[in-house]
Amino acid sequence: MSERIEALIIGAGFAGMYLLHRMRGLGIPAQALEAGDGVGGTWYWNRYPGARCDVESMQYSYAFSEELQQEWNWSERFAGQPEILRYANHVADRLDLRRDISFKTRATAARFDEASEAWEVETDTGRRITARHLILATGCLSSARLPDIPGIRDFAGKIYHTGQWPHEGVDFTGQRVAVIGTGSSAIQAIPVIAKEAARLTVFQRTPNFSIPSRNGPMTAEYAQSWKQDYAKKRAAARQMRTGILYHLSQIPAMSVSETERRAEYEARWAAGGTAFMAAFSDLLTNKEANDTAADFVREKIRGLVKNPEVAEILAPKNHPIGTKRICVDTAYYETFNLPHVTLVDVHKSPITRITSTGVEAGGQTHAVDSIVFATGFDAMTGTILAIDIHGRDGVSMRDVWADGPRTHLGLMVAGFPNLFLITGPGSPSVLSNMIVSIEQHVDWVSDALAHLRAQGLSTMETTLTAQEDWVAHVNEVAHRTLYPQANSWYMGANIPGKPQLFMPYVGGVGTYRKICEEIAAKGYPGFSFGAARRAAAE
Ligand code: N01
Repeated sequence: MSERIEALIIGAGFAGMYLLHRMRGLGIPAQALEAGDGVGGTWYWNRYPGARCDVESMQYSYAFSEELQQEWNWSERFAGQPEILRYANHVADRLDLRRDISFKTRATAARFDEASEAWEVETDTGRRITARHLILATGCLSSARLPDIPGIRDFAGKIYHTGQWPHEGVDFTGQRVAVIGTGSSAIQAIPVIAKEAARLTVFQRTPNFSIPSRNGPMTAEYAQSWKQDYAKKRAAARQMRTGILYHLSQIPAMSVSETERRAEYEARWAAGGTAFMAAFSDLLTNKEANDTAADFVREKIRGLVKNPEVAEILAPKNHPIGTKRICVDTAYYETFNLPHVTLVDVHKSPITRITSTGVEAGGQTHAVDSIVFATGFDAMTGTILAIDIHGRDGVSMRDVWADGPRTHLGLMVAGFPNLFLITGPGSPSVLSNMIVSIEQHVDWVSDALAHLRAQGLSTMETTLTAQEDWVAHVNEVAHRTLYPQANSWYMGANIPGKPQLFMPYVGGVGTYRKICEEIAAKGYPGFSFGAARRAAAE
């Protein structure tokens, strides 16, 4: 027997929680399904040592409620995972969200029924739910990926993935530990694991650029400088390229002298954080400009790492800086100066297999007690396609996206009526402050549902033409930048066999918001609507 609900939300991370709140405000009966046994999404799963947000705490929080943003106090400039998860739980309590969330319940399939104009959703608990609207708040980095290295099952020690970390934590004291991968997660975890482990061996295939975070305790003055002016600051952040308020230079890098450029890089390096990439206006569009920033960071790495051979392996040379997600760290490079930390260049000597005792690379077995896979995610599409979704005429989302994701605005897919994506491919999503982009999408979808109600309409879907135009625009804008030059997860390059195309929209949060707002204001051109059949029959 199928339960009925008007709006079914998949996921109770920051997107799912805000959606529930908005649906209640609109009087739309809604429920959320959540695979975990708590709220928080990415911050629920990614409990690895050192996990921390690289957007400043004062900006990485909901802006929709003045009470919430005034009453919560952050303890650090960049909040760690436990504190962000506490914040998510605080919001869930404060807004009494849990009563409409089914935890430990994963959506496995969804089929659009043309006759009833509703989605029939199946779950791994056997529950079946019929919903007029299906909203995928499934996150962009929620399908953790173990690489296909032979022998993983033979390993006699413990295996961990940073994206599915045990809730009780892991004590590495006295252990020989391997970390495979050197992306954002590894770069945060490695210095913390190194403090506990007896030996740490890091297996790096591709080095990444990392900027020091300069994290520290939150000061009352800094917190107050935001709180006294939150509305204005949040409004300004929404117009920024990344949805983060920081000084974005309008000056091209090559228009100033080398001395001035260096001074700017030094100042940003000293200040810490991702704002380094905003030092000049063209770092992501002009290779010559980008090279100056990349050279600067490579020089810093060579200065921080005492062994010149190790420094050279850590200094990225195969992609422009920023075209893979820039990392932010606390003493990452310095960790390689510790006598018990070893770097293995698996680009030169690939990992051939995992044996019962360790990791085999370049003909040598590195004996370890535990292996930490910091090997990332099937990003942006993995979690959506893990649900067997069928739209009009039984068409499968997996087939429609066989050559890569196609969406209109990252919000809807042609042929899938009343199915909305939050921060889907084709929207700024992972290139932005996720909470800013989540709030914008949730508000847009909520307004769309309010429009349907007000107009007595039952279905909304994007037209194929509007979708294809948007896909072309997303591609065109991406190719005006240096981003496609990197084999990044933005391109799907980390998953063998995944179609390679640039998935997020690089046009910027402010520009994108304006496009979405204009579409809504003009009555949703590019979308088609169906009149409520029941209403028509009555
Ligand atoms: O994953 P990744 P992540 N053999 O895909 C390597 C966000 N995030 O979890 O580049 C050897 O970036 C792989 O090597 P290569 C953020 O958006 C944010 O670290 O494919 N190595 C790479 O080094 C981030 O970008 C925060 O050659 C293998 C690593 O594993 C995103 O999450 C913190 C391999 C994977 O790096 C994902 O980051 C953490 C193999 N077979 C994460 N397979 C903050 O807010 C993969 N690798 C700070």
